[in-house]
Amino acid sequence: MNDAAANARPAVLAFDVYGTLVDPLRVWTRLQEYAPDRALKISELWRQKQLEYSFRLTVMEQYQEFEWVTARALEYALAATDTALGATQVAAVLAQYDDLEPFPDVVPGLQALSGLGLQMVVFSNGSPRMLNAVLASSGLTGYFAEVVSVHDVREFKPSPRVYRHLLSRVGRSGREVLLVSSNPFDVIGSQAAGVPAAWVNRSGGQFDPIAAPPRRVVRSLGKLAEYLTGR
Ligand code: 2OP
Repeated sequence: MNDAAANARPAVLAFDVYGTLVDPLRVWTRLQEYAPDRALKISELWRQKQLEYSFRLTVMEQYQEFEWVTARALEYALAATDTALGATQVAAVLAQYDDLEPFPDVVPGLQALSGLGLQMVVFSNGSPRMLNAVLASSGLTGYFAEVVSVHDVREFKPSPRVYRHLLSRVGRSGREVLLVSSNPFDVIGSQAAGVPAAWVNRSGGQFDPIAAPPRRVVRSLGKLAEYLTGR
C-alpha cells in the first residue's frame, strides 16, 4: 500500500471486542470467589484455550459458536488446574463473559473517536448474543453503528473470509477501513486480508514475528484519536 493510501483517514473503524474494548481476563475476579489461589492462572489458560480452539475449528473447516468454544475452554482450564466447580458456579463464571469491564481508556477514547465523523462498528468472534450482552453491560452499545459477528460466515479470525465479510457488511474497500485490535493475530490476519489495522498495545507487549509490525501502534484509544485527528 503506498504511503498516501496508508496515511489517508479511514471511513470506517472496526473494533475488536475481547481484549480490545473489554478485558476478558477480568473473569478472574469471579473465579477468585471459587478458587482464590489459582484464579488468574485459570483465566489466562481459559483465554489461551478459547482462542486456540477457535483457530483449530477454523483450520478443520468446522464451526461452533464462540459461546460453545468459551465453555469448552473453561472446562479445559478448570480440569488442567484440578479445580472442581459445581454447575451453578461454572454457569456464574461463564455469565461473567457477558459482563466484562471496559479498559480505562475505552470510554474516553470512543468519545474522542466519535467526534471524528467516522463510522464505528464492532467486529468480533463473539456470537451476536454475546456481543449485544457485553456491549450493553459495559455501556458501549451507543458508540457503534453496527455489530459484525464472524458468526455470519461460520469461521473465526484470522480467516480471510471474516475480514472480507466485514468489508461486505460495511460496503467499503479494504483501504477505507481500519481494524482496531489489541490481538496481534487479528492485526496480522486483517492486514493479510487487505484491511489495514492499528494495534492497541496497552501492555507494551511483544508483536508476533510472523509478519511485519503494523504501521499504526498506539497505547490507547485516546492515542488513536490523536493519530487520526492529524490525518
Ligand atoms: C474478538 O474477536 C479476538 O476475541 C477477539 O473479539
